[in-house]
Amino acid sequence: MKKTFSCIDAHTCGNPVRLVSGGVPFLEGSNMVEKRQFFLDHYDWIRKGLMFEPRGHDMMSGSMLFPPHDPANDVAVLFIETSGCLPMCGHGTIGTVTIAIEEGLILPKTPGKLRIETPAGLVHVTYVQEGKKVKSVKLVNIASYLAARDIEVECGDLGILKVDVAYGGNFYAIVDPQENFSGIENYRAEQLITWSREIRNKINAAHAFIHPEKPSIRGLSHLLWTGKTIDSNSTARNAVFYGDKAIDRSPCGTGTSARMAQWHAKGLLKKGELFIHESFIGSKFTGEVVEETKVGDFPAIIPSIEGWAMVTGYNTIFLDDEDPYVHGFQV
Ligand code: PYC
Repeated sequence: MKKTFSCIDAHTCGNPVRLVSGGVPFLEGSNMVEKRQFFLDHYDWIRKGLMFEPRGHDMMSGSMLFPPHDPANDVAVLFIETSGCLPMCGHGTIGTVTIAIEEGLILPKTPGKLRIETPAGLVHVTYVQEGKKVKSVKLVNIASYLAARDIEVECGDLGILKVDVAYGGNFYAIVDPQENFSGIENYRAEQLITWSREIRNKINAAHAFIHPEKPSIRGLSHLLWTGKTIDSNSTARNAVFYGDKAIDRSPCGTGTSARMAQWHAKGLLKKGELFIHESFIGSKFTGEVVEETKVGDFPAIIPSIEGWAMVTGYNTIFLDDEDPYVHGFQV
């Protein structure tokens, strides 16, 4: 059997977004939480084939569009990437909106605005378009909060580290510079990747992070390492680890949301202040705390994230059962 998928590829501030525009399966479910689970149960081979080598790579991520479940909304999105289907993806949202508007895949109810259903909740988007090109996309993300402070974890090479855990659509362990870690500018990406896998396993073995209002969102999936900025005008810089081998090339939307929640909870960032976040490669998102709120008993924020994406091309991809690597591989 040979299946054909039409994809439109883009990158958001350097990180890939592959929007699957043709070949998307019908998913049962009355919301994106149920549809995400149905996809994982029945169609995960599509994700693996389109995200992993030889058709994708360690950083590959993408999305699929569905009709909204609430007629007040414009569209529903499933995020796919090498690690699975994230509840929410910020760089994925910016890339998906850019592709969908430039290519006419969504007709917004209100020009310049979109209400997007994601498994993590409703995301409000505004975008700026000049001619055909979408110049920037700003998303008002789901409520984000600091879930734990100063968790001690031993990293074989570095020694004992103290990390905070924050939620911004996914759970992040945030590793700030400290006695045993001098900041991302002093390490190679491969070292951060190796340590991230070890730390993630150890924290997940010792702690159960579960979203108090959305129990299907559970477990630490990402690490966010921090350090000195490249540009003195930026507020902060990060290296976000995801999947098994990826360092985000964008500043990471859910990671930026989690870090803003951490800073806000520690009194370092106030409502209305801008937070210019640099990625490992120096690309930038502009964040802002737009509202203070609560998630369960946790003080929380509603963050906004603004960034840009470029569409890079059309891609027709075959998944052919005769190919021994039809479902991809990782080395
Ligand atoms: O931008 O939220 C994000 C993201 C998650 C994983 C990679 N990028």
